[in-house]
Amino acid sequence: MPTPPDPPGEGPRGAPVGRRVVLGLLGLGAAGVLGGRTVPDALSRALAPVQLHDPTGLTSLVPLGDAFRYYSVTGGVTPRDASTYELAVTGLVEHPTTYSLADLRALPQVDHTWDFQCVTGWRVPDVPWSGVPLSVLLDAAAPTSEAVAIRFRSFDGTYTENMTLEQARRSDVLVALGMYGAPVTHAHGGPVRVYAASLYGYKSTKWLSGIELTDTNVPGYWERRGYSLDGTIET
Ligand SMILES: Nc1nc2c(c(=O)[nH]1)N[C@H]1C(S)=C(S)[C@@H](COP(=O)(O)O)O[C@H]1N2
Ligand SMILES: [Mo]
Repeated sequence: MPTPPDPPGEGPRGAPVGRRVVLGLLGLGAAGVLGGRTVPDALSRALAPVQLHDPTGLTSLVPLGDAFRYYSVTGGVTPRDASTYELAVTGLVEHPTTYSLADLRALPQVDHTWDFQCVTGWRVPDVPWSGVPLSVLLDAAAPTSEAVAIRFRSFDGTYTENMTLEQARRSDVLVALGMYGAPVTHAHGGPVRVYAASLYGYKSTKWLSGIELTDTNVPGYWERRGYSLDGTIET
């Protein structure tokens, strides 16, 4: 199997190690990996430093297959749960709103199975996602006529992303609460992350904390480092 190219920019701090590699290194074997794609939250958390810094250098030696790579542009991210999580919808809206996790869970959820694709080349087919269509939150907030784009923020304190309002209203953009039939794990950006099926993975902000309506499409973290402002997956 070909080795994915080094991520241009996701490498230096984010050099990802596949779950299989990490579990192998910890002597945990591959059974849990092959049996399902999810890793218990506590384990993911424990593994995060290993994944972030890739002290093994094995990333380039081991085929990673169809697995997710865990990315974070920051070091450890303090987990949030139902008692600490908040999502603020702000900016150019008639009705700024703050949602708790319970608020988001109480909204009608949609389920879709869609691929996940990183701009660096790896791709995970057929991921079952669940969550609230972003358009539902946008409708509730009622963007003003000046609003043309969105700025997403993460509670990692660093990551931002952007999307046009038109992109954000598409039915394949979710405020995702679930993956693989379980709550989105901390490692995957839970309790709440963005998922946008037609856009590269970098548009899918993990640890989502803010949705700000803006009058320009402000480049996010990776857009400022050279990734496409638009982010549409090229097939
Ligand atoms: N907060 C935050 N969100 C993020 C990133 C990140 O580093 N920090 N990386 C992005 C990139 S480049 C990809 S490919 C996906 C990876 O998601 P995963 O870690 O669940 O595999 O998250 C995206 N969202
Ligand atoms: Mo990515």
